[in-house]
Amino acid sequence: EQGKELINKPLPLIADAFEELSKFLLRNNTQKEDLRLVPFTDACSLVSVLFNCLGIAFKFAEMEYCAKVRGLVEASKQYETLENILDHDVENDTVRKPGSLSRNLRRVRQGLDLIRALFEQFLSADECSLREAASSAYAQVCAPYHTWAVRTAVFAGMYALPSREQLLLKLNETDQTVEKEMRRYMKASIPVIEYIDKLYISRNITLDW
Ligand code: 1PZ
Repeated sequence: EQGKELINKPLPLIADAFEELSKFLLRNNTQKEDLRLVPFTDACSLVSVLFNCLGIAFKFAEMEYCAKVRGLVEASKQYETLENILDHDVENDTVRKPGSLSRNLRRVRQGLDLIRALFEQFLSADECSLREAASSAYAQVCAPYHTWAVRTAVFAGMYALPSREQLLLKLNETDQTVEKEMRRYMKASIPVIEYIDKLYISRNITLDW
């Protein structure tokens, strides 16, 4: 679609993709059709273009996030749904095992929630710098599950984030247009995040990791 290419203007396409997922989940609430891996990983892959806007300091975060998504993309050749992944790891007692698909899914879910929290912080005050917004979102969503070394590196890297204005330029948005797109993602990502959490909770897996 013209004017909506992923690289030039990523937010509308990311919001569209998550709205599709959330519509599917809300529609299927009653019929109980499971979420398939392919549309899920397609949406998660789109998100990674946001790293282009953050600069070199977040190269490591990009590699981490993309590696986890890639694991799930690979898995989609063998497993059709997110449920199938959890069931496989429960059976093999590998849900929390480093590198397992259920662990990758948990990390990707934390990434999606991090972006949601970041957007929320970003919109909460006009004077809020990207560094303040990202620090607060990270402290809230991911830091509790990361090692001390990772947390320290991430908080140090925050000083290299672009300014609010630079970010808007890279996203090809203005103060007026960015709010609508961020709010669409914030709203649409919640049912997706909750759906993923339920996959674990319904199998008596805690979410404290
Ligand atoms: C626009 C968004 C700006 C956010 C800025 C904050 C970026 C946070 C950076 C997080 C760095 C994570 C570094 C490595 C973490 C690993 O220890 C964990 C655990 O891995 P495991 O032990 O299970 O193998 N890895 C992760 O949590 C995976 C991915 C986290 C990165 C999330 C990024 C979210 C996407 C942002 C999109 C721009």
